[in-house]
Amino acid sequence: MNKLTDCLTKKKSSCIPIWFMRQAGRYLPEFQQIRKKNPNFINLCLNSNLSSEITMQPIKRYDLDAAIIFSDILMVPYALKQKVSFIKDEGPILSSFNIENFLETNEKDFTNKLNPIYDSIKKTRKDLNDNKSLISFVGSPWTLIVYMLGLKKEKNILDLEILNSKKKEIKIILEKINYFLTSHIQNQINAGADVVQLFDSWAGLIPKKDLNDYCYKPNLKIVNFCKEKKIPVICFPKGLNENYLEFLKIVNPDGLNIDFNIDPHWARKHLDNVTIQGGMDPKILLQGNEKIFEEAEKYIKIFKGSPYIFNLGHGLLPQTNPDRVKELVNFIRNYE
Ligand code: 1CP
Repeated sequence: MNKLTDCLTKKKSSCIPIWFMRQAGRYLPEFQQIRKKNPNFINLCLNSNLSSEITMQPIKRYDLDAAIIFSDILMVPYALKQKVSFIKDEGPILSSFNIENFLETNEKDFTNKLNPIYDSIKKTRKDLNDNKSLISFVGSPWTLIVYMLGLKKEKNILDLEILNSKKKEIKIILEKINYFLTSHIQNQINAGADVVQLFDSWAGLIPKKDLNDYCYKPNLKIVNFCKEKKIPVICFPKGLNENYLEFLKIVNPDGLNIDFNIDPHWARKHLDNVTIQGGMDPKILLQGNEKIFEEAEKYIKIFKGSPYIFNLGHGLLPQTNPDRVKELVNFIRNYE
């Protein structure tokens, strides 16, 4: 029995699988120890032994129902020959996009650069109990394009001038990137992953008139690929607000991760025939147990009787105390 895949594909609602976005990494002291000795983040993601060890850290601590491979959505631009670096407290910096380099990349070069990730998945699958899932992921095309073309002017604001001046590049990237993303998904599945999560973290920045071209269609293409290959797929189109409904109607994935701005009552009523994942605001975990349990109970009660995966409305924050996460997991497991 596998709780996560049963909940996604058989729509089982009798038990609640638990995992957290960003469960491996920044808030865990055992990760920080490894990170300190490995200043180059890309190289850390390409170190199969260490990335597998980091993937297993939250499983060892909390006995979660799924591990998510320790990697990053920006490994794809890296494999498409863009320089990617991570500056502490500033986030990722990418060298300017070079269309020739992009168009020149073939599948073999791409796969060769990402091979250590597949080795890490193989290793992790061996260390993980059979009843637990191993989640692979990719960034959705739009969210990758935001980084590849530098479309933001501040952390959460799109630069519309740049967006309008880059329409041609966006079209070219959208036409070709699907080929690489589906290849990366297939390689991760071949290595032993059994679920895919698509992160469209910046979907909420897309102007309404472009939602179809930049969000729905590109996610649908990848979801259809996963369905053809019988790989359960969860989408996270963060920030879409009421357009979550249109997203679901068009894209129709097995699972839909709601963000913390979505009213869970609204989701329960309107987002039908899909496994719902997440929703609780990760900031709640910075408060005391009473508040944390109250919020968790709210989500569990609202989604009772329908397939629901416990997770958050975005990733665990760096300042989260791992003990709170442990207590939350115990609370959900002991509920009822
Ligand atoms: O300096 C450090 O130690 C690096 C911090 C870090 C970590 C631990 C980054 C940089 N990425 C990661 C790992 C990571 N990223 C994982 C595996 C860990 C896990 O979830 O267990 C995953 C799934 C991601 C996915 C990811 N990377 C997303 C999608 C999810 C989300 O949070 O919206 C995005 C947008 C990124 C880009 C990224 N990677 C790292 C940073 C600082 C950022 C930028 C985030 C931003 O622009 O706000």
